[in-house]
Amino acid sequence: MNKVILFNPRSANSKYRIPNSILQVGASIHGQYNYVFVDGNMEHDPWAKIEEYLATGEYRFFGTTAMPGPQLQEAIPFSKRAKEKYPDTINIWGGYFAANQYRVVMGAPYIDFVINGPGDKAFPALLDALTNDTPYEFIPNLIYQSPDGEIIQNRKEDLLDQDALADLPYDHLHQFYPLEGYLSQTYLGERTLAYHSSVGCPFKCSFCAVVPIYEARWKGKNAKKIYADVKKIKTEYGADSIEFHDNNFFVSEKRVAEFSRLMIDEGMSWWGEGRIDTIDRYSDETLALMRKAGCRMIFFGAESGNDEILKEMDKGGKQTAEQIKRFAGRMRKFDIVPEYSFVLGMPAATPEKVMAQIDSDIEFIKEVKTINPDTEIIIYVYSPVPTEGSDLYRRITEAGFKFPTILEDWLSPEWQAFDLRKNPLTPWLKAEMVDKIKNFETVLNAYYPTAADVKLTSFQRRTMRQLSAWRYRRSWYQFPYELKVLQKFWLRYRQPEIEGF
Ligand code: B12
Ligand code: SF4
Repeated sequence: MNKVILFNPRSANSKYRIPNSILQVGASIHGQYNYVFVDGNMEHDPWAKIEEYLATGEYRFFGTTAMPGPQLQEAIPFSKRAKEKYPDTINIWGGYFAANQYRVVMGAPYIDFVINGPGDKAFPALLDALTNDTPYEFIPNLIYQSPDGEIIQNRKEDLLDQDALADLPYDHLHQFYPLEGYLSQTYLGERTLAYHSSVGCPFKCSFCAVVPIYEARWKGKNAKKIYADVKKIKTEYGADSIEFHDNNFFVSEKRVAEFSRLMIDEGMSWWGEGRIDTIDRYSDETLALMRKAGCRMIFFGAESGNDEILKEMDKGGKQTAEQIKRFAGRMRKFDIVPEYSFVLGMPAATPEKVMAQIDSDIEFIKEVKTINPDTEIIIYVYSPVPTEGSDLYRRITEAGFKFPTILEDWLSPEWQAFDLRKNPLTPWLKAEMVDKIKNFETVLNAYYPTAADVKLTSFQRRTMRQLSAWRYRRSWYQFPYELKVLQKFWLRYRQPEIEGF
């Protein structure tokens, strides 16, 4: 009766990644509890699979991981149905959505517990308490409801030593879903492994969902441990490249350099997310070593070319517009592609100021492209994340922004679009502002077709560039329908929100 289902709701339409969240939660109970994985990405009808398990009467714990966006489309109705049809089921949610929006999650009558941040100790401790009928009220990282309906958020525990965690149960996952099915073609290689080597981030950017959970803390596995895992998946399952899914893979230069030395003869390309100001402090030797060891591209939150906005975002106070440009040039010397993401449409005192900020960021992006044309640009329209207590949060709330107060409301098309940063629902952004951002993106993507689309032919690249040249040079972005049509058929721009990175 005490068996566990670990469910990863559908998050992508293709190129499914290893479901690292439930894999790591599985590691925490491996050998102690009998558990199964259900991956919504891999199942045609995941509810049928879940019900098959629940109907045996052996499964009491239903653990669901939830990010904002498409995962909620399965997470919410399946948790609800599980409780309605099998009332003894205990629904436990974890992941970024559950932790950041815990009030609305716990407010749903069918959710019993939320794990707030790392579940490596909290999850087995909760299962032990529920199994042995002992108190769970003091388990760190746990959120629960008291008998009188109050939502209690327990204290957070210190980040655990990542090297002391149990090994990831890849072979167990393989029994449910062949691991080869998770190694898909990307810009980096034919069979790319998704790996998560650290938790948290030492910074406190005011718009970031990592901050409320990790509170500027970071801990990573050591280089040898990462290398051993990579080597296992390479040897046993054929991985030829790696995507590091860490929030900030590059916090420690020493760790990155050591990992690079270990990787030098492996012939694997890799990618990760980092900060411009951190990696700008790396020595030339480390950057050259990284490239030699396979580091092909790094994702950076460049965010804006406006120093005032960068300050407001609390990027740690060290990243400047000047540095963003200079660093793009430095990366070029080492043949590592900087992938810069920008967030346009931040709030300002007047609509004219919002528009002026958008215009100046567009000009800035063009400057970066002139300095290093290989720079990959990803543009987001600003969607607020509530880092309670931050000045930015106060301002967006004052400007009339409100999150849903009922869990099911997150299923509405408007909030789905919000999650995918397609429709920001922010009162200060007018339609013409969003149009300008989107149209610029279309022209930019045509003038500089992404190198990450491995299927794009040189004829297609040339045609899009020629067609868009007059618009790009004259800053004329309105109604770029001719480019939209071509892009619809030809361009597979990297869309992290639906396909991965
Ligand atoms: C991989 C990934 C994806 C992949 C998912 C691939 C897959 N496997 O299905 C893809 C590319 C599809 C994706 C998409 C999106 N993602 Co995403 N994604 C990530 C990423 C990089 C890694 C997640 C991961 O595997 N972590 C590794 C595991 C081990 O860590 P973890 O999830 O935190 O799990 C621990 C705890 O949270 C907890 N836990 C987690 N789940 C559960 C479940 C149970 C039962 C328990 C007990 C505990 C528990 O215990 C775990 C072990 O300690 C994270 C950032 C990050 N570094 O974590 C962003 C992140 C989760 N994504 C985010 C977002 C916003 C999105 C998108 C909505 C939008 C977008 N533009 O990116 C989309 C839409 C989601 C969708 N389609 O459903 C945000 C969430 C922000 C927020 N507001 O909450 C994050 C934090 C990135 C960021 N910094 O902005 N994403
Ligand atoms: S550096 Fe990146 S992960 Fe870290 S707080 Fe800022 S945005 Fe979030």
